[in-house]
This record gives sequence, structure tokens and C-alpha cells, in this order.
Amino acid sequence: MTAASDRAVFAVDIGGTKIAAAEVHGRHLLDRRQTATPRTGRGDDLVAAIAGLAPKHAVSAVAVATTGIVRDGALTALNPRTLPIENGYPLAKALETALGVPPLVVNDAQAAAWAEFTVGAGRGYRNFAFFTVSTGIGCGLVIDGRLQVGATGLAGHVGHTMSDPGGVICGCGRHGCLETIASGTALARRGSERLGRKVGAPDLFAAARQGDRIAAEVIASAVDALVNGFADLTAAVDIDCFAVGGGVGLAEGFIEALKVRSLQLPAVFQRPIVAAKAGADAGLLGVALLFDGNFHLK
Ligand code: BMX
Ligand code: ZN
Repeated sequence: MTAASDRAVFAVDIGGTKIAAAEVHGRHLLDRRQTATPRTGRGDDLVAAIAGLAPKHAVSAVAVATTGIVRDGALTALNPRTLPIENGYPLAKALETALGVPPLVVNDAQAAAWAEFTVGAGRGYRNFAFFTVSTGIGCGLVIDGRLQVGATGLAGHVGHTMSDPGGVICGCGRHGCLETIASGTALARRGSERLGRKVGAPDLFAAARQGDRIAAEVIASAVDALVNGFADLTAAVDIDCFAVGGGVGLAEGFIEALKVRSLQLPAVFQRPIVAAKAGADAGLLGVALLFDGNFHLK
């Protein structure tokens, strides 16, 4: 192993709306900056935006967390509504050309799960799941202490397991995915439909707090879908603890509602549900920690 932790890692987190970057020294983020994600559908525009965020001095280590499926350094959107991009865009290769060093590229939720597992809410567990409930629903799994990426990069994409067989079509092409019921985007869409006026997820939470029964029902169906998703995952791989983050996940009362609903499940499926701790920059930190740990993707 090199003395990787002695040097800064230029870490990048590509989301559907913004690209964040920082120089990560050990566990510390310095010079954090961000720019709007170019939603042109062209991977080269993402790379140009990242190059614009790079430090002026030469970088010796680059680590990238990104929404979407990462396979052999190539990026494909599972839900192209989140990030429009050509299938199999060679992100690692293009970044190496732009920045001069081969980067580590990992899915955003997988990277954030690693940060939570290493320094956040997942410390001390061996079988751990991190969920981000935000624009979409991302998930990263650590099983027996190892981050799961999967043979094709798909591991943890639990946002695209089925919650409602008769549900609406998802950007991934399946019907009734968890992401179509419980993501921030889904809450805004379902809330707007049911209330007959345009609302965002924060408006829906505010309405529910003020006693609006319909808003509360829409949120309750998201809570129900997520808790059942947790139970499915527990049945599949016996998770020890679920940490929940993201703008919706950390909305006031949401985790409490998940816990209350979870107590109605048969005891065998119940697991601790806790708030994520690594914060909004968990993706940046996690991918830098993976880099420092000489993490290799297949
Ligand atoms: C989508 C999918 C996942 C991602 C998740 C959370 C794409 C482009 N993204 O399910 O890879 O982890 O969203 O992403 O298919 P976020 O941007 O909402 O945090
Ligand atoms: Zn889907």
C-alpha cells in the first residue's frame, strides 16, 4: 500500500442537479465547491464541468462518486430521468485524459454507505445498509464488512425493486419501483396529484405537520414502501442496521415514522433504523476513503 492517506484526494460527487468536489485529506474535506450538473445527455460535458472544479495544481489522486451504474469505469443511468447520459459512457477514461491520473469511480450511494460504515452510523456493524432518500432512492450495502458493488455495478439499487405491481412506470423501465413511491420526486408527484396543486416534498411535509390528512397519507405510503423494502433486504441478506439519509430521509419525523411502521412488522424482520451521520458530503468522503483503502473495482 502506498502512503495514500498522506496526500490529498481530489474527490467528486456527480448528482442529478449538482456536481460537488473537494480535496480530501484523511477524513477532512477542504476547498469544497460545486457547480450545476450539465443535463445535456453528453458525458463529455460532465467531464468538462469536473475539470472546471479541479484544483489549479496538478492532482495525483482522483476519486469520483456518481449517481448511476458504474461498470469498469463506465457510467450508465439506471434511471435516465435522474441523470441523462449515453449508455456506458467511459467516464474513467475521459477523466484520465482530462486530469492526467486514472480515477476510482464508484456509485454515489455505494460510496456514501462506505463513509457511514467507516466513520458514521454504520460503525460497529458488519452487515449494513445505507439508504439515501432524495431525488431518487440510492442504497449501498456492506456485507460481512465488504462494500458490495456487484459484477455489473448494480448491487444496492434497491430503489428499483418493486413496491407496487400496478404502479407507474419508472425511468428504469419497470413498474412500481420503490423510487416511484418513496423518493422526493415521487412524493412531489403523488402529493401534487392527490392535493390537486403543485407541491414539492418539503411542502408535503409542511402540510402533513399542519394536519392535512391527504399529505400524511402520501408520506405514510412512502414510509410503508421503504420499511417493506428494508424487510425484503433483511430477508435476502440479513442486515444488522439501516441508516437513512438524504433530504427526505432526514426530514423532520421521517425516521421516527419508519421506526414506528417497522414495529408493526413480524419481529423477525425488524432491525434498527438510524439517521445517517456522515452528512451531505458522505459520497465525497466515502469515495476518498475507498481510494485511500486501495479499493479495487472489478
Ligand atoms: C437512482 C440511480 C442510482 C442512484 C440513486 C440515488 C441513476 C442515474 N441513478 O436510483 O444509481 O444511486 O438514484 O441518486 O440511475 P440521487 O442522485 O437521488 O442521490
Ligand atoms: Zn426503477
